[in-house]
Amino acid sequence: MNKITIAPDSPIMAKDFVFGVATAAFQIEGAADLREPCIWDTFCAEPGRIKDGSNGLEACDHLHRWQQDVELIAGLGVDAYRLSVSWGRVMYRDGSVNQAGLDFYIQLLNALKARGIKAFVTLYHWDLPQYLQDEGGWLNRITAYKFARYAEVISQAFGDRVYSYATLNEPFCSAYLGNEAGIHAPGVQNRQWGRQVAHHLLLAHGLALQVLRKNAPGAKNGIVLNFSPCHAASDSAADQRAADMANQYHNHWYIQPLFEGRYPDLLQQLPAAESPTIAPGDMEIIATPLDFLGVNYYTRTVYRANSKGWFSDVPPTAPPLTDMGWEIYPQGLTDILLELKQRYPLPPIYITENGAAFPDQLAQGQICDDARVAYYQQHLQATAEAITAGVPVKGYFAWSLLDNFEWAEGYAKRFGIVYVDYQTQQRTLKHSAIALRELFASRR
Ligand code: IFM
Repeated sequence: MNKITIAPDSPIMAKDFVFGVATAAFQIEGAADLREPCIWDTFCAEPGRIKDGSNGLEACDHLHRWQQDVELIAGLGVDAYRLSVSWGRVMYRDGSVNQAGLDFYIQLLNALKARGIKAFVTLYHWDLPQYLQDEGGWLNRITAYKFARYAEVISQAFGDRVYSYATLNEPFCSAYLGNEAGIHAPGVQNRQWGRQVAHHLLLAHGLALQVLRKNAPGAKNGIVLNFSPCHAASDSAADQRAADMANQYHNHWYIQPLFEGRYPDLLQQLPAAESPTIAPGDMEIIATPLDFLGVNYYTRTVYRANSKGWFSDVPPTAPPLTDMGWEIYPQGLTDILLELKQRYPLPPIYITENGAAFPDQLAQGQICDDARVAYYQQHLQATAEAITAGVPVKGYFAWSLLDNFEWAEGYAKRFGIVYVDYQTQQRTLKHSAIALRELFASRR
């Protein structure tokens, strides 16, 4: 069985470096009958949206199996567990609280605390209640204020059980994939909407962060963003410019407002009809100081100039690729961390997601996912290199604890370090889980 080998004096082997595993509510919880429907339920019910025609109604049935899953997490020897809360499980359409839903999370947090596992809670991981989408969703500015109210309810109810709150997970995906490219829920293809949704999400983040500061001053409060270094397909000036535009549009659009209170210069190049409406004071709220920044990293992206004066991505074809078709490019993790350090006054950083899907096979009770073990080895090394170069990375979370509902890809793509048999809901540690467990246990 392959191991993950990291030098004992590596900065990630220090005792105070936080190792964890991550999941998200819609991807694992199931028990859809015990919550309000969300935009992903609606999206899944639309023919052709999800590759395997599946949905999140049962998922990993975590809501009924959470005790067993907490034992699984504890057995890995992690320091932390990153989870998200389903908004529609804790708040009804009329704004009242679903106490049973809240109690589920409180019990889960209590169990984590009892085992000394730090809880990293994300308030929004894409599952907007459908009742809010019916009123315009993130296109409606009011949703940002409703999100702040939701943050109020959660932070009051959870008390000191939470080590860290993230307001949003990957607003790029909610805005761009969901409302501009239309490949995620709610499936809208409209650039103006995408830009406006991005702005309202960031506003929601700033408003909620202020609530968290007030109600959970002892917690580390921040946001989780995804980054993919943007490379040019060629040395041509046009392609170089395309890669720079993509970098502004996909990466810096979400981080620059947080640190500088303004959008990238590319905003000036958007036609007025495609630019977001920004109310006075919004940018100051968005720039509320962070206690930490979560960085999610999977791969790099290559761009070329297109005939519209814009950029198009060039999908990778040469190996090594993951089952998602994403290039395995560990250097990109070091590079993006160094780019962020050079441009912004960074707070502590956590790698809040990193991992890979591979076509795992369960054979004789084992999953020999050597490619995933190698992926973790390379990306942990890349994280250590960034720390050595001065980036304040304080922790690393493997995505994901369990195989789960991979959004528009359904259940066909397996990101877990633990294999899930969806017929029986049986969990089996993959070799990558065993390799990570041994790494965690070997720390100084
Ligand atoms: O599964 C997702 C997760 O929900 C958000 N970040 C990327 C992962 C892999 O696509």
